[in-house]
Amino acid sequence: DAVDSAPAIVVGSGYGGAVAALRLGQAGIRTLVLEMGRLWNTPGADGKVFCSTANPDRRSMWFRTRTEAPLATFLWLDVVNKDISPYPGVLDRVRFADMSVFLGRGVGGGSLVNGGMAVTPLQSYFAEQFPAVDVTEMYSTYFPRARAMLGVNSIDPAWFESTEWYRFSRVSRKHAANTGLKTTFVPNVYDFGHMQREAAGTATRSALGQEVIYGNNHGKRSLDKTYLASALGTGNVTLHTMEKVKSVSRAGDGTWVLTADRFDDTGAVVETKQYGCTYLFLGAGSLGTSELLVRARETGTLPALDASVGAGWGPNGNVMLGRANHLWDTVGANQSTMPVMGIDDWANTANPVFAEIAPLPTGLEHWVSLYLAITKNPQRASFTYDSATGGVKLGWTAAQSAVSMRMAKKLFDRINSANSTIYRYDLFGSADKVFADDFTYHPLGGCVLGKATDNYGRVKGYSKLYVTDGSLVPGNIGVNPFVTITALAERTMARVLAEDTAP
Ligand code: FAE
Repeated sequence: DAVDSAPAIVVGSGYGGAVAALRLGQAGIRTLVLEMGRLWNTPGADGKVFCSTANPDRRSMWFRTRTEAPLATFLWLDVVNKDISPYPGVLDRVRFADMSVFLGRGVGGGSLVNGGMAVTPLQSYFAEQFPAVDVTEMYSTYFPRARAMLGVNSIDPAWFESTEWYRFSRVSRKHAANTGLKTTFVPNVYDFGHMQREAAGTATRSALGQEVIYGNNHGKRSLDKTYLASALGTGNVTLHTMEKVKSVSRAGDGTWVLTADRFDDTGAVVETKQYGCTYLFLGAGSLGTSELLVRARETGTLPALDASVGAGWGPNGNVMLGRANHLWDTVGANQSTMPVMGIDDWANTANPVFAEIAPLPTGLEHWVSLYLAITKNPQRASFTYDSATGGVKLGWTAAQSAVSMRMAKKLFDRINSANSTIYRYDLFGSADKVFADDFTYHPLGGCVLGKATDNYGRVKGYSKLYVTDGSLVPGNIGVNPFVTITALAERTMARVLAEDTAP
């Protein structure tokens, strides 16, 4: 096979990959980005790039015959999921034994499908999770840099108070206040100016048109519009899509050798390619990067990788749940898909929880208050190599999820008690499933900073090999994670470009 080579290769185009690509390109280093998903820029027959949650088609999910949305049912009816034809759609759900992980697939990774909540973690908890990182520098330099580059903005509080589209948030805020709990506004990368124009009828509806987990056609500043657009604009960055990196090894001269499968829209492999580079940046996400490195260590292509590669994984304590409101407490038929508020009980050391007030936009009044709780679950798990499949297994157990569930339940039992309300029993597939603790939106860890890497994401055991994505975060960060991932990647790139790549 012909070897295509570049000074630097970046695997994956989510937050970690996008930051690496931009900073390499700006430094004048010719860089190739390899992404297994599609470039989402071409409208389908309906004139839209992405489909909506209300009417999913093949664009919704990664090679499925039926959608697998986080909410399995509604009023016990299987109305949420729809049959689709297999296609490299934008949302994937990777199922391990006791935990499934939602992921974005495409140029922009998770930024294509996520809720856009751009939260900077509490400084004290960041310091607890990253004891060797200079927090003053993080909070004065890298967090502000990440927020500026990502296009973070905040909802106009006056509009928030008056618009029907955030009634669901105001109702949950009132119930939190009745419980003596604090709520806080959360910034977002969705353009709130665009959202207000959607409400006024002068812009095409996206956040107000039930678009989110299968992509937003308007308004969202996903990475393809921010970091990646700037990266390509340097003229030094090239992007290959629909190419999945399978293996990483080191040539005799110390350069990196990668193999990647290029496949078509049916999933058939049309070509297996070889790539070479001097500097290799892994931004394939917690699952992708952990899998590549565990496989490399266990199959002997990179035997010097540290024993902690694959360890330190957690789901950020995620638990989804719904509460049933009183008939007079309507949440509104019209709901924006972009969350802007959270219940912040993290300071409660007996039971720290940050719960995002999540929308459930169906176009009908349903009296549901939905939440994605982030709990301070200390449990961690490891990825192990599965020689039968060539993939990895994740050791996370149902008992470990139950730790998150109990923490979420403690908080929401208080809220229900203060408001004389109950849980919703019809959302997650069976009447005894009130808390969805078996999936996560926030996979974190597997190549933890300072354990599997040095304090800057340089992988232990090898030089010129770096990790820049969510696998660096030790299983929990207490808030939605992409601002943290982006800021850590900025910190890594500043250090690496100053120290490692100078001629
Ligand atoms: P990620 O964004 O997953 O990017 C990895 C990329 O690498 C993907 O594009 C993959 O297709 C690609 N890839 C993987 N393996 C390979 C391979 N072998 N070869 C080539 N390419 C590969 O990683 N976070 C927030 O902060 N706020 C939110 O509101 C929020 N909402 C979310 C809602 C949903 C539905 C989901 C799924 C996630 C949400 N998240 C949210 C989480 C956030 O999107 C996630 O933490 C980041 O995307 C992780 O960034 P990474 O760079 O680690």
